[in-house]
Amino acid sequence: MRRDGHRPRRGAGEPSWGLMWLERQAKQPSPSGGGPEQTGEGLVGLSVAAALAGPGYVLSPTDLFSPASSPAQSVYELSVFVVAVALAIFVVVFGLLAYAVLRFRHRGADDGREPPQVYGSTQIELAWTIIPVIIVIVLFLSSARVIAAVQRPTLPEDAVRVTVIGHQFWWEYRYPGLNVVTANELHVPVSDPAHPRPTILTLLSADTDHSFWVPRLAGKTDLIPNFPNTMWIDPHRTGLYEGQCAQYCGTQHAKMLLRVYVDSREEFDRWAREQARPASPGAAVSRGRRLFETTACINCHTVAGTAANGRFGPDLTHLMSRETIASGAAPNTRQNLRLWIENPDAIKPGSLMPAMQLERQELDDLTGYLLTLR
Ligand code: HEC
Ligand SMILES: [Cu+2]
Repeated sequence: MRRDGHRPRRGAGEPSWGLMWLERQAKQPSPSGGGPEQTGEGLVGLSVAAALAGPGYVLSPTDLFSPASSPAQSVYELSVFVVAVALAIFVVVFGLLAYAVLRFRHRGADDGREPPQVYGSTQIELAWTIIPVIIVIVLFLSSARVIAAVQRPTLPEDAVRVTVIGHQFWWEYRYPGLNVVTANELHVPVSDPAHPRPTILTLLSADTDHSFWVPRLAGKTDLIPNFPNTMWIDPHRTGLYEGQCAQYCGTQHAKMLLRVYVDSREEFDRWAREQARPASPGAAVSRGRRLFETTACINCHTVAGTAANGRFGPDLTHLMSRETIASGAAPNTRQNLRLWIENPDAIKPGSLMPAMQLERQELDDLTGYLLTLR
């Protein structure tokens, strides 16, 4: 059950989003290859296997123990170091304790007198003062070093810059240098150590606090209204990395999933070129298009090159280039799109898009139009 960052793209026979993984996981036998008698210890077995196998062994798309980008890697290494130090202290202290308990336990031959009382040993006092001080200093310095590396990196000039705006309950991504605006599915180029091309994210919020957390790429950073934060990632391998809004932001916080597609350089450049184009819907769907442009849809959604320039909801210019809708809540299929515009609550209860009470025919026409937004 080895997995790496690569997950099947659309057309590989199944939609790839977080919950599917859990379902698949439930159906598969445990990685040790054991028979039915082993299923009871499945979870324990999994975490032990993860601990033993180390990075590269990905159990879940959000596995903390499988960093794939420098900030995540340095946080991971620091935590392993801190745990190792704590473990060493634990072993020494409990070793001494066990020794004392066994060696000096009550014996039948004891004469019942109080044992000799020892006071003041300068050597021992010094040892148990100085050693902990050294340990604390080492932990402090190594944390400070990682914090500096994560927060104040020296990044190349040609780093990709993305403005991430958290909304209840979806993500807006703007690439100012590339003239691209998209939603929910972030694309970044791979950054192989020989030719680093990191991505710098400026985090903003349109409403309340959110938190950007893709565990394999970096630690969490909050998106706070009127307080821009920044973070950076430099994913070393292509593939899909998943995450989750990590700050409770309202009813549909749980369906505010993060999907980061790490593309090869060429793939990323092609993607950015295509995203920068305005929409070019065919004439065959003019009824759906007219409906879209004469309905409240355009107050909330942008379709570049048309009258629609709303910013309350996701940019729909290249809607069909995305694998999921509603921030990873459902695969982007005709049925789901139709269901979504008929009644968003059916997919995401509490979402801030209203059900517009449209007729059957109108729903079909609108869906037909949306399907042309490639
Ligand atoms: C009041 C504002 C508003 C109106 C009006 C509105 N929407 Fe939305 N729409 C939203 C919001 C907000 C979302 C994001 C919901 C979420 O994911 O939580 C959204 C999401 C969507 C999505 C999913 C986009 C994605 O990539 O996830 C589609 C498709 C969509 N709307 C189509 C329409 C159509 C078609 C209409 C007109 C019939 C319409 N919307 C009217 C606010 C609106
Ligand atoms: Cu959120």
